Amino acid sequence: MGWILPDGVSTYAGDIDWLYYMILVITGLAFVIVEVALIWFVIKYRHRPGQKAHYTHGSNRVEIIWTAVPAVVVVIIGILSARVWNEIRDRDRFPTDALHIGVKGQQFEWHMTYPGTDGRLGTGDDFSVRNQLHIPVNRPVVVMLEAEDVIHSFFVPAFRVKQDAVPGMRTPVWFQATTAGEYEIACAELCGLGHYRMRAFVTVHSEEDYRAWLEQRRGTTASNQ
Ligand SMILES: [Cu+2]
Repeated sequence: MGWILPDGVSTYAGDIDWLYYMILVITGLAFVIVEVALIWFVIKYRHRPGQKAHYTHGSNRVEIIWTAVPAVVVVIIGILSARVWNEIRDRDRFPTDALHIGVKGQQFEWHMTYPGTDGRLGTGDDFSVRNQLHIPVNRPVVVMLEAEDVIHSFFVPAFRVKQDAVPGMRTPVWFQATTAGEYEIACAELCGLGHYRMRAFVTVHSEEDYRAWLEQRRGTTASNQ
């Protein structure tokens, strides 16, 4: 059970959570230490009758320490994050057997485009669905993100995926769901007055259910034409 975030149901959710909580603990400790010192100093050196303030120019040694320690910590966090980041975001390392789905943000809804019977995205038989992402479990999926009008952000908390969709850009993100179910998609970039209702769902199906859904949808689209 996630403490702050919902249960992670993607292959890399554990890596992201580990980084997230590690950074939270480090920054949390720094916050507590700094605030306790601040309050302690305010009380200890408060104005009292008969006590004169005295001038000090500070301490070079202390300044070097409190600059060097955070610098080292930040570099360590950077190195640890880079490994996970490259694994997830390096386009040369995207799974090659992934299913491709187009997702376009538009004020104020998401359009999901699926490949038609030819299995290829960007051809005439593609079909689109509003605010519903359907994917199979345990299979890598690449979402090709686009934006129609302004910047939106594709956020699936349960997958630990958050990526801006920028007009004029095509941004791929990949993930692989590990548990069937229904999870929330939110727009995480204030994109206008209707931003709050830019909510959608991703349904993670078993392989058979996904096939059935796809067949049914392809059928409906064909008969509409
Ligand atoms: Cu939006």
